[in-house]
Amino acid sequence: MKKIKYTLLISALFAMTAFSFACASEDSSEASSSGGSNTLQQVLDRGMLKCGVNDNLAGFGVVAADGSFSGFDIDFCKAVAAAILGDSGKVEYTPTTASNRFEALGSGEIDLLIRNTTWTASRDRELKQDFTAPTFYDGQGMMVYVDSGYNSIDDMEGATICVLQGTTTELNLDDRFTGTGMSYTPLTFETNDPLQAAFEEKRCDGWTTDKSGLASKRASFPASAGGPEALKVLPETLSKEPLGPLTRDNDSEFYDVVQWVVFGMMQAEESGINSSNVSSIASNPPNPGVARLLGASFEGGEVQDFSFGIPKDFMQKVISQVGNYGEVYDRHLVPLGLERAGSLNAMWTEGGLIYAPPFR
Ligand SMILES: N[C@@H](CCC(=O)N[C@@H](CS)C(=O)NCC(=O)O)C(=O)O
Repeated sequence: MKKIKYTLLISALFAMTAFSFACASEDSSEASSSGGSNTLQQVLDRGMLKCGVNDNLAGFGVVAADGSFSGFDIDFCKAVAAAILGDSGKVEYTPTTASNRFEALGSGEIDLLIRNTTWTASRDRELKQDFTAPTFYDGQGMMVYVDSGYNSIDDMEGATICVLQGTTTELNLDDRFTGTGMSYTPLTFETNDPLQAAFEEKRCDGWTTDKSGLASKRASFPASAGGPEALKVLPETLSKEPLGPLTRDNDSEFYDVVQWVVFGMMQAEESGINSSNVSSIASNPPNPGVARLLGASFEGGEVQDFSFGIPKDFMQKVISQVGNYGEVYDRHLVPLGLERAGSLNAMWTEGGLIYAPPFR
C-alpha cells in the first residue's frame, strides 16, 4: 500500500515536471531549461529581481501587514539584488508554496527560488534546477505535545503525522516509518496554516518538517493552544536537509552570481568584514585577499575583475546593505533559538560547514 502511494507520488512529480516545462517553452520567452536562459541580463534589463519566497515561516520568510518581506531567506534575495542592481530594495517577492515553488522557477515566473528548499538529486536532475550553495544545513525533526508521552519516534507506532505536500519531509517520513516496519497515517496539507490548525485540534500526533521550521512554528505557537512550552521537538534527526537558493539549469552567468554572493557573505564573516566596517576596510584593505573580495585596490594596484558581468565592487554593496553571513544569521535565526555555535552552520574555522572557496 505504502509502495503504491510512493510510486504514485513519484509519477505525479514527473507529470508535474513535464507539465511545468511544457509551460516553460510555450508560455515564457524568458526561460527555457533546455536552451538555457540568461537571467542575469534579464534582471539587469528589468532593473528588478524576481525572488520566489516563503511568506509564512517566521525567521526565514514572512510578509508583514504593510506588504514588506523579511527573514533569513529574504536577505539572500536582497543580497543578490544589491550585487546585480546596487540596491537591495529592487526585489519583487512572489510567495510560493512547497508544492508550486519549482513550477514557479521552471516557468520563469521567478528568477530565483529561496524558500527553505532542500538540495536533492531529483530536484537537480529531474526538475532541471540548480542549487547554488547551502545557506543553512538542516535536518528533519518531529514535534509533539509535551504531554503526549512520546520521547522518541520509536514510540510513535500507529501515529498520525501532519506533513506538507511536495516536500522532502513527506518522503523521509515514509522512509523512517515503513523502513523500520512501523505503521503510521500521514495527514497531508498544501500549506502550513491548515496543517497547524489540524495539529492544534490534535487531529495528528506529530508534526514533522525541517528542524528550523519546527523551531519557527514552536516559537510562535499561540498561547491559546498552550504556547511553545506545550511542545517539544524529539531528539532524532531523520535526514539531511541542506537548504539554499536555486536557479534554472543552463543559466550559468546568473547561477555564478548567486553562488558567489552567498560565498562572499561567508568569506566576509571569515575576514571580519561587516556592514559597519566594510567601507573603511574597502578604502584601505589590509591584504590582497580582502581587496579581491571587495573589488578594491590593494596599495594602489589593479582591481581584480572576476568577470561576473556586474560591478567589481558588488560585495561592498552586499555587505553594506545586507551584511555578512553571520549578521544575517544573528538577525533572523538567533531569535528563534537556533544556536549557531557547535552546529553545522558554524564557520568551518569553528568546526562547522560554512566555508567559501577562494576569491582569487
Ligand atoms: N526543506 C523541505 C521542506 C520545505 C517546507 O515546505 N517547509 C515548511 C516548514 S519548514 C514550510 O515552508 N512551510 C510554510 C508553508 O508552506 O506555509 C523541502 O525542501 O521540501
